[in-house]
Amino acid sequence: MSEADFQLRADPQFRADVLDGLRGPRRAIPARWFYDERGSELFDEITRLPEYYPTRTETALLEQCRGNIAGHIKAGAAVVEFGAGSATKTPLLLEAIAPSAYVPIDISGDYLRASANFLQSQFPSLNVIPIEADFTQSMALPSGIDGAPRLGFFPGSTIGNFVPRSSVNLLRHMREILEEGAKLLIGFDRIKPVDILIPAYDDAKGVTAAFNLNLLHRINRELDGDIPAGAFVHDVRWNDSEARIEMHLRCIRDVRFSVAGDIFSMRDGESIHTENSHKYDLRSLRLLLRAACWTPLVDYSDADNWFTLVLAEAAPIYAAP
Ligand code: AVJ
Repeated sequence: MSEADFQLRADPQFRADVLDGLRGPRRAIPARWFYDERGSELFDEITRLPEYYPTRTETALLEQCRGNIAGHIKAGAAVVEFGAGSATKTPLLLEAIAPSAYVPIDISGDYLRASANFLQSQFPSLNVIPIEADFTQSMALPSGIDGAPRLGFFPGSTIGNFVPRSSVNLLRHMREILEEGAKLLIGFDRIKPVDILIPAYDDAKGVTAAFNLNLLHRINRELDGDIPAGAFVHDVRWNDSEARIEMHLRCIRDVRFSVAGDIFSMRDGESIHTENSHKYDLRSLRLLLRAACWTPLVDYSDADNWFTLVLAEAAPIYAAP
């Protein structure tokens, strides 16, 4: 492939994040770049692994509490999902709420359209309005849902990918998009024993390792890189003071490689930080919501307290200190 070809194909934000992220000494690449086509397939496989409890736990929880959730939602609501809908969780919610419209927002147009088509086929009379946008940036909701009560939906503990400062920014931003009086149904993964947490991110079949290493293959492919993926291993750590699982790609020998024409070198034992997955207790997740002007109304947890769904309301901003 010629230089011009890869320049055309590469997402400029991906290129900037990778080049900035690889310039040491604390190398880090945002987790959102895991999800190319192969990465999305691998993530799908992760959600079905015996060790990966979050998807299974949240889905069962939603199934159980959705009737109660529906009791808090006004008739004719518009459900706004941050991220393309999941083929299992989203139908569970839509069935219970019977909303007037469903608005999934995602940056990946192909994935968004496929998921919107699937949901439209499941709910033929529902007004499905997919929006291809980056919901971390400013954006407007479609006029088709003007006047409808809004319910934001942010499942999967995706919020856990963000450090506290960014997660508060994101939650505040969602509040701005949805506006005062809106509700938000959001999933949080809970703090639990490390011997449960680590295997969930370091499974016996090596699917999560492949998911992590796929980032290097994506860089090589899309940014004309020559990173020797064989010199890196999947490394999972529990960071107790930050209450998060971290994934890293650790070098097992000294390496030199180039990406988009830039040269990088890493020493044996150095690593690239590729993901944070924060875990919460009830108090910390409520504080996070309140910090972003969301008032927690009800929360639902499974019997083991492994996962929590919170229904929150966009509170008016009072001048209280
Ligand atoms: C999609 C961010 C919720 O943190 O558990 C799964 C991603 N990474 N295995 C998570 C993930 C490795 C997942 N989230």
